[in-house]
Amino acid sequence: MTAKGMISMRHTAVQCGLGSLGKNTLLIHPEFGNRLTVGAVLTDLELNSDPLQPDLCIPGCRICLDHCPVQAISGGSVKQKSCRLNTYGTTARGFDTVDCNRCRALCPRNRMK
Ligand code: B12
Repeated sequence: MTAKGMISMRHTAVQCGLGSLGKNTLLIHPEFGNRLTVGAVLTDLELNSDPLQPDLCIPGCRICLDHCPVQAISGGSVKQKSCRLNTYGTTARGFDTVDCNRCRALCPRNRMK
């Protein structure tokens, strides 16, 4: 139950200057907080990235670490199996559900401006 994207969008976004990673491992954008869904376009054009953003996670904050119902977050990575089993489900009628996003929703950086 461990997956890696062909590209880790959040690490890529950091290297592009879009934001920094929070302790919950999510991208924090200076304007939109952690609410961005990230997409990527692969190209062989030589493009300059924007300047790297400073660390936007709040020093000493432990909200995501302390409120994960399955203690899946260690501050730098996520125990994927624990998160998956807790988060993704199916309704009685067979529709996929996302049942937890506490590390995103409770983060004080879930909205910035
Ligand atoms: C697999 C996956 C998951 C897994 C693992 C999550 C994770 N943190 O990696 C699970 C099922 C747990 C998951 C859950 C969720 N996910 Co998800 N997931 C992905 C997916 C498909 C791949 C991520 C991946 O490859 N992880 C494995 C590796 C990269 O992570 P790692 O082991 O922590 O990496 C460490 C080292 O390997 C090293 N490293 C690895 N690569 C690199 C690269 C560089 C440059 C550097 C410096 C270091 C480095 O540093 C890391 C820290 O130690 C991405 C889409 C994508 N293609 O990126 C979405 C993605 C990360 N998910 C996303 C979201 C929204 C969620 C959820 C909030 C969904 C929900 N419940 O509502 C939760 C959040 C849980 C959490 N706190 O992470 C968004 C995040 C958006 C954002 N603002 O950051 C993404 C980017 C999807 C998208 N298109 O936007 N997800």
